[in-house]
Parts: sequence; structure tokens; C-alpha cells
Amino acid sequence: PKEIFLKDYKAPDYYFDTVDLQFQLGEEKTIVTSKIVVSPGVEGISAPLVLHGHDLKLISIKVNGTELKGEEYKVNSRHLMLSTPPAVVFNLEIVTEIYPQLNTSLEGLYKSTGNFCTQCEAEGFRKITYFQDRPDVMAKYTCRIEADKTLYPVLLSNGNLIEQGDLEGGKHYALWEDPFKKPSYLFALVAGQLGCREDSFVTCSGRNVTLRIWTPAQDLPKTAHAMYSLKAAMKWDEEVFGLEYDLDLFNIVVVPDFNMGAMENKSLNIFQSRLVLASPETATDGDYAAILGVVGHEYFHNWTGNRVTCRDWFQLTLKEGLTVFRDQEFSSDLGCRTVKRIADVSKLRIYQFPQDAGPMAHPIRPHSYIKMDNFYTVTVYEKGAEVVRMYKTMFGASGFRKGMDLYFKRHDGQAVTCEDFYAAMCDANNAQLPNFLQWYSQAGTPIVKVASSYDPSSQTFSLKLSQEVPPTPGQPVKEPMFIPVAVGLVDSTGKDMPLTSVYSDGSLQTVSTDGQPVFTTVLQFKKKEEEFMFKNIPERPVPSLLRGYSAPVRLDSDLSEGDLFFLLASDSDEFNRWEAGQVLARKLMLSLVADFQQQKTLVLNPKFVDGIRSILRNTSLDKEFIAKAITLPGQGEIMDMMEVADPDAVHAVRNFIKKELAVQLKDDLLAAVKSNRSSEAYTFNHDSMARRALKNTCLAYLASLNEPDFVELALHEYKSATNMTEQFAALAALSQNPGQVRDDALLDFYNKWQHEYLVVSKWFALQATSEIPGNVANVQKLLSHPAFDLRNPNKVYSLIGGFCGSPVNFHAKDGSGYKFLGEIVLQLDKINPQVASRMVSAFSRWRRYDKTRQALAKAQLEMIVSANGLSENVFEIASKSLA
Ligand code: HT7
Ligand code: ZN
Repeated sequence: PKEIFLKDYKAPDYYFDTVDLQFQLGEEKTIVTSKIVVSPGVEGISAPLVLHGHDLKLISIKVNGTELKGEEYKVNSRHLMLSTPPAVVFNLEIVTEIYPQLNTSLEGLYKSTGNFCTQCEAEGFRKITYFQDRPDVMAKYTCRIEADKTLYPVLLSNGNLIEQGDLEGGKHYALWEDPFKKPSYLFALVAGQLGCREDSFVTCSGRNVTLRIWTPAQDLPKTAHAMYSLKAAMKWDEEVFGLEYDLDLFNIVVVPDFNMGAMENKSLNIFQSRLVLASPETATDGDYAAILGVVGHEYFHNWTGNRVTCRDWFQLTLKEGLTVFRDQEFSSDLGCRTVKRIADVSKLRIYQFPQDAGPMAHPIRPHSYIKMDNFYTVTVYEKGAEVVRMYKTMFGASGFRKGMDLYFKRHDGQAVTCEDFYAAMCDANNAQLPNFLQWYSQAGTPIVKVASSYDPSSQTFSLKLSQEVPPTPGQPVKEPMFIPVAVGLVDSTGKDMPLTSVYSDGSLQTVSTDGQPVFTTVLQFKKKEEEFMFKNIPERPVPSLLRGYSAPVRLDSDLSEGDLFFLLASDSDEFNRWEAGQVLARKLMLSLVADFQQQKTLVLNPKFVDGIRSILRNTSLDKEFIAKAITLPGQGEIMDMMEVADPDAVHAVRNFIKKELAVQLKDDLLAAVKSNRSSEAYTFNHDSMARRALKNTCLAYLASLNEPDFVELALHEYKSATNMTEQFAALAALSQNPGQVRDDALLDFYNKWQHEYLVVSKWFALQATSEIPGNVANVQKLLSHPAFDLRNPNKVYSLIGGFCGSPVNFHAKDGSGYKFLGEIVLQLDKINPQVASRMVSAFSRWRRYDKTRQALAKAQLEMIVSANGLSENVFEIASKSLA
């Protein structure tokens, strides 16, 4: 397979001005006619025109109306080349035949439950017709769709519907025109039997926009929350960024078979069902929140991604990091900022940090790829969002807005790079951020060490910071990065001290502005080592470091256990309050893991129990914050901190602490369950969700004890629940312990919900992630369950992805988990390489484990790499994992 490098980027020799597509959709074949007006990038150029194409049957090709003869072009399995195209503007017409009904890869044009739909990002358009399938080729499109009227009454594409009518033979057609230039990856087509929920939105300039959400008719009642989310997103983008929607129609289509979450095609977003359909009975609070975030995310792409797009795929974070940041802010503004921040940082730590420390580590702007699909990663998305967040931390909300305004002013209608975004931010704020661009080119999570000291005689407090970015594949040596470190100093009564002046290496860096006291300051840390000195500090403070998680780094501070308990109890920065608890919990877990490995009796530090108890009893705290603060760090986080990851020890210790807390806090936990019951109808608002979160977290603690009273309690909650959030949480609580009660509850749940495929996916996921011993056999059995389907990505992610996310079973010492995954990856690869390569990633950190596990996992990877006909997608991940 060929590796593509960022350094080799070259602007195209030819541009496409207009593209007129015609689709004749059929049951056996689909005929695609593409008429393109091509203009040379430089007049008089003599260069071949190379078009991408994959799995296409070429029927004919014409230049300026004349059909080309065999010797005038070359075609192979990936390209069509015109060796001597005209040197002036010309018309190109290509007819191809494709077979969407056989397309299980779910890229290009394919069928999902009988309906036609497309997925073109990143490089799927080339499976529809021969094209310069690259984002810097932007054109205006029309799309005419012809299909059987009974089978496909709804025909949709991008832009405005400008004509429709009936044709002979029971067919009909629709002609769509998109007035905005776009790259091919934003093209979309949908044809099928769909109903729609319609609503409207009046934009800030008074334009009426029709909003439609399309789904099979029986699911329409479940689209209300998605519609609410869309309208909220439209309003938020106007209010926060001054960005107005630019067409009179916005469509969302729901399809059950989709490789990723959703797709931002211009005015025709396509979503997988889970991220649109919700009712209180069938969807959890987590589902509702995900819908809000993803509907927002895809809508926000209209400006960050569509109006201003990426020059090449290496720049993916330009649109994805920025749009994730925007959706995070949107969800924060509509919900609770601290809780959302905790959730986002946890996601980064659980998924991105391991990637940054493994064989697939790459900067948010990768240097090379074999298959671009493999780089839709937590690094590009979530770390990318953290990088965008740092601009806001540095420039403040209004400075960030100025930067965004300048970015759109300069680049609307263009395909640009990450440097263009950086330049807009800096120019708008008349500032420079030295070493900041390193975030785009260096992989690995920086480690920031902090040593503090207080000098009572001079009343100065010093923070000595040092940074180190660990080596990653292909990058043995790293340069210092610009790291904004938000700091507050807490006095002995728990109050923030006013900060007047901070010196960096002897020169004044920050002072309070307009005489107003400042309680949090952002240190601009940009060298390998730097000392920051706070003046006028009357007593030794406890520093609250990296407030709000101001940079995506691992912090290694010299705070004592006492300091951390103090911050847990009194930091005004709620994020850091949670963080103090997590640092304490991580330290505690690591020391108990060492005890476990030395077969010592495990004893839980009573101070930790007291800390958790006081959080639980603190009625002034947000309930969802409490739920998060009493939840222990995940097993992966702890394994990540070990020299050799030991899944059995970490699992045993986490369970020990969970049960010990349950025993010692029984009364408080029970009181929390009881006092947070509610008979009110389900509402999606923060207070109700927070109440449910706290109740469910406490119930899980109690049920872990497997005592008859608590099993009864969980059964009661399960039976009396009137919404999926509480019902599913009670089922999860019950299913922690193997036995008849668990089996009965799981069966009951399936019987109840077997006709709701999204609920059945949850049922698969719950069993897949179970930590009961020997769960691989159960998961293997579920593969042949009638409701399971290897062709549906959502079910694969639930069952197989879920299983790989449960360390104790996936990393079973006998290798059964690895063998299971190895076999499945090869089966899946024949059906859907993108999904198969997501699954194979679970092997990538095999070197973190002991020798026995290493050998077993490596054997599976070797077996995969040597398989015949392996896709490039799986090859890239598996071979890089072995390298
Ligand atoms: N921009 C979208 C990416 C996407 C995608 C990428 C590769 C293969 C399939 C895909 N489906 C959607 C999603 C987003 O980030 O908004
Ligand atoms: Zn996106």
C-alpha cells in the first residue's frame, strides 16, 4: 500500500467549476452520468488529468461532446487518466455503472434497509464516479435523481429542489441545485421511503428556513429531541459566533447502517439512528446528550468545514477539532459547564492519551497516512478541540470571537490550512503564540512537572515548571510547546488569593487588569523550564494548577496528599475539585495494585472514604458533579500509569474499593437513592439528569455488594422505572454479579425491548462490557443471536467494541479474548474495512502487557497482517501496531 505524505502536497493542475450529476437508480445497477466543466489551474498547462475511481465500471467518456477512444485515456482499478486534455476550459462527460445493493463498505452509494444513501467523506465519492476526489477541488453541483416512484418516493440531494416530476415506467425525478461551491466529500444523495418531521427556524436576518428530519414513518415520534437540538444549535451559532444558516432548507436523514456517527453534507446531514431517535422510554440521558451534541456538531460544520473547508485531508483537525470545540461549548452553555468539562477531559484521558502513547500516535495534523479513514481519531478530534480551546484560554471569549470573524472574512469559500486558522487568531488579537504550532506537528502528551516553594520573608510564591514531550514513533526528539497553565492560589481558609503580579524568569508577565483583582491567571509556559514568581502573597498558598484543564497535558505536581484533600474540599474551580479527587484516587489505586501484586491484604485509606463521604453529603454541590466525583478512575487510566499493565490486579483493586466504599457509605448511598427518586414525567434538563445520575451511581455501588436487600432495591428500581435512563442503570447494577437474578433480568429486558433495535444494541453492549469471568463465551454466543448483524456498524461497536473495552475479559490471560477478536476482524474486513480497522485498533497497545499476553496478541496481529486480500485500512493499523 502507498503512503501519502503532507510534505508532498501539490495544488491540483485542473479545477472543476461546475458538476452536473445524474443518477438512474435501479435494483441491479445504478447509472451515473457526470458532466464537469474543467478549467486548467494555469492557462496553457500540459499535464495529464488524473481522476480517482474505485469499484466503478466505465461506460463512456467524452471531451467537449466527443467520445474518447481507448488510446486517449488509461484506466486501472484506482484511476482514470486523460494524458492530453485540452489546455483551455472544456466539458468532460463520464458515464459509470455502480452496484449500491452490493456495497457493504457503507462508503460511496449504498443501500441501508432498502433506501439509497451516500457517504463520501473522506474518499467515498470516487466510488460513485471518476473525479478529482480531493477537498481543494470545490465546485457548484446539480444533481438529478431518477428512480421508481413507489419504491423511492423521496429523492433528496444538496441545496434547493428546483424541479421534480413523473417519468414513464412508474419512475419520477428530482433536480437539486446547490448554490455553494463544495468539495466532493460533502455531496449527498438519499432516495427511499421516508416520512419527515417538519419545523422552521427564522434566522437573525429574518429568513425562514424549513427544517426536515427524515426517517421511516414509525420512528417520527422519536425525532422531537433532534429537532429541538437543531433549532437550539442554529440559535446558539447566531448568538455566540454571529453565524447564520445560508439556505432555505435543512434536511437530516436517519439511516440504521452508518460507519461513523453522522455526516455534515451540505444541507443534507445523514445520521446513524442512535444519534437522532430518542424517546424517554427507549433512550437514556446519555443518548439525549449525545444527540444534542452531534446534531449541533454537524450543523456547526456548515461554517467550520463546509463554507471554509480543508485544503487536504492532513488538515482534518482544522474542521473537526474546531467543530468539536464548538459542540462542546454549545452543550456546556445548554447544560452544566463543569460537568461537561469533566466528561470531555475524561474522554480525552481514557481514549486519546493511550493513542498518544502507542504505536498509532500522531499529531493532530498527521504527517502521513495509508488510509485517511484511519485518521478520524480521538487525537484529531478531541485533542484537536483542546488545541482550539487553548486559543480561547489565551485570548478570552471576545478575542477568540475576533479570531473566528477574521478567519471567515479571509477564507469563506476556500480550502485552507491549520496555519491559516492560527494566523487569523493571532492577527485578530495582535499577538503571537511562540511554539504554539508545535501542537499541530508533535505527537505525544506533554508531561508538565511543577515544583512550588514559598518564601515568607519576601512574600513570594514560586512555581517551577518543566515540560517534556515523550518520544513517539518517528519523532524521537521533541521541541518545547506553548502551554497555557491557568493557576489560582488558595489561602488557608479556602479562598482564592487576589493575584497582582507574576514574574516569569525575572520579567513581569501578568498583572491584574484595570485594578480589578484577578483570581486565576494564565501562565504562558513556552520553554523547557520556566520559573513563575507570584508577588505579594501573604501566606503559603495551595496552588490550584491547570484550572479547567487549560492544556491537554499530564500534570505531575508536588502537591501533598493533604493539599489534594484540601482542594477536593474547597477549590473554587469545580473542575479542579473533581481533579483533586481523581489524583487521590489514582494514587490510592496504584498503591493498592502494588499491594495486590505482593499478595498483601488490601486496606482502604479512611481519609479517602471521608473525602468521598463529605462530597456525597454536600448539598450545595451539583448532583451530577457529585456523581462524577464519587466515581473512580477507569481501569484503563490506572493501567496506563503502570510499567507493565496488569488488568487482573487493576480490576481486583477497583472492585475492592468500590465494595469497600459501598460498605462504609451504605447509609449515605441508600439515602441518595431514595431521595433522588421522582414520579415526574421525564424531562431533558440538567437538574433532572443530575438527579438521575446521582441515584444511578449510588445504586450501582450498593448493588455491587450483591446483598439481598440491595438486589431487591435494584430490582425495585428496574421494575418501577418509567424511563430508560433509570431502567437501564438498574439493569446494569443487577448485572454486575453473575447468577439467576442477572440472567432473569437480562432476559426480561430483551423480551420487553426486542422490537426496538436501538435498545437491543444497548442490551448487547451491556453484556459485552460485563466483567463477569469468562465473558468471551457469552459474547461469542451473542454473535449468532438473531438480533445481531455483522453488517450493522452500531451492533458491531456495541458487541465487539464493547467487549474489547472491558480489560479483564479482552485481556484474559488464556488469550481467548485476543483469539475472538482476531477471527472477527478477518470476517469483518471482507464486509466493511473501515469498521474492521476500528476493531483491530484494540490490539495496538499489546506491548503494554506481560510477556504471555504480548505473545498471544502479537500472534493474532501477525495472523491478520498475513491474511490474503486484507484491506489497506486493517493493514495500516495492524502493521503499525507490530512495527
Ligand atoms: N465529518 C464526518 C466524518 C465521517 C466519516 C469519515 C470517514 C468514514 C465515514 C464517515 N462518516 C462521517 C463526521 C463528523 O465529524 O462530523
Ligand atoms: Zn465533524
